Amino acid sequence: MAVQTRIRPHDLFRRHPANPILTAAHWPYPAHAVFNAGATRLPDGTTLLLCRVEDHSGRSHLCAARSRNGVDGWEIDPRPTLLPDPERYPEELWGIEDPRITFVPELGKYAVAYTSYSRGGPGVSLALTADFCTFERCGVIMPPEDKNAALLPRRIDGHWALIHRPMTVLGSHIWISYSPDLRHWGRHRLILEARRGGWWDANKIGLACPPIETPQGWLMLYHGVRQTASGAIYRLGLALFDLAQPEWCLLRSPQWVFGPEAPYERFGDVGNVVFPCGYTLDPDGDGLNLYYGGADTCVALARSSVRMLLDWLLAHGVPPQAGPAFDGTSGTTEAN
Ligand code: BMA
Repeated sequence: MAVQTRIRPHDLFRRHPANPILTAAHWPYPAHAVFNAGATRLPDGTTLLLCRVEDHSGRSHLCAARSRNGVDGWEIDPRPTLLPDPERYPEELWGIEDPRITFVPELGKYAVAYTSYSRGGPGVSLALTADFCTFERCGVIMPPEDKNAALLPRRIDGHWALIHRPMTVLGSHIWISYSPDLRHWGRHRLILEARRGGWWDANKIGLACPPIETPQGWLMLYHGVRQTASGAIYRLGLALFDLAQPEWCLLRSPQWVFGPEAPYERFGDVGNVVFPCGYTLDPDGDGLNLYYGGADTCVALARSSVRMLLDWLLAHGVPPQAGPAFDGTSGTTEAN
C-alpha cells in the first residue's frame, strides 16, 4: 500500500466552489437557518440531505432536500419532513437537531439518530424510515445529556452498536453502546477521550458523521471543540477503530484535518464552526462528499478520498495511550 506521508492535513479536504450549497434563502417556507445535515445516497443515485432547519422560534426540525448531483438543483420538501412531536415524545419539546443517517441493509431501512432537545437537555432519539416520508420513531434511546450519535450499519457480534457522546463529570467523550433490538441499550464503553490542556480537541469531542467502514477499520471523523477567550472553535479530526471490536481505538490524529477558514464557516449565528453530520461516497467507493454545517447558518460541501484519509492517518496517527476504558478514569492523559 502506498502510504502518502507528504500530504498535509490542510490538503485532505477541498471545499466545493459552489459553497455554501444550501441556505435559508433556498427554503420554500420561512426558515431562519439551515445547517448540520445528515446525508445519504438513495438507490437511484440521488443525494438526500436531511437538514436541520431552525425556525423563527429558535427551535429546529428536519427537512429533506434531494439533488441529482449532490451539489445543486436541490428539490426541497415543501413542508417540514420530520417535526418535533412533543405530545407523544416529550423529549422533543424544544426541537430536533443534527440527524445522522445510516442505511441498515438487514432492515432495508435508514436509521436516523438525532438530538431531541428536552427539558432535561439534549438526548439521543432514533427513527427508522424507508422513504424519508414516513418515520417510525423509537423514542429517546440515550437520556440527557447525550448527543452526536449514529448507528453502525450492521450488527457487531449479534448486537446493534450506537456511537454517541454523553456529557459526564469527566468531560465530553465518545462512547459506544450495544442493543439486541434498537430499544434496550447496554454494554456502554468509552472509546475516545477528549484530550486535555492546550490541544485542539481538549475537553469536548463528538462524533461528526457516521463512521465509514473500510478494510482497515471504522474510520471516524470527530469534532473537537477548542474553548478560547472569544468563544469555541469546532474542528475535525480522524480516528480508526477495530472492525470486529469497534470499542478499540487503533489510531487518532494528533492534528485537526479540517477547520473553519472560509467566511461562511467563520461568520454566522455561531462563528468558527464546521459541523458535519453526513457524507456520501462516489460510485467508486472512494470519493467522499462531506456535508457540514457552516457557522450554524448554512450547509456546505467538502470533497476528499477515503483512501487518502486512511493513508494519512496510518502515516501520522498515534495510538491512544490505553485501550477501552469503562468510565474515563483510565486511558488517555494530558500527555496524549
Ligand atoms: C453543538 C451542537 C451543534 C452546533 C454546535 C455549534 O453543541 O449543538 O448543533 O452546530 O454546537 O454551535
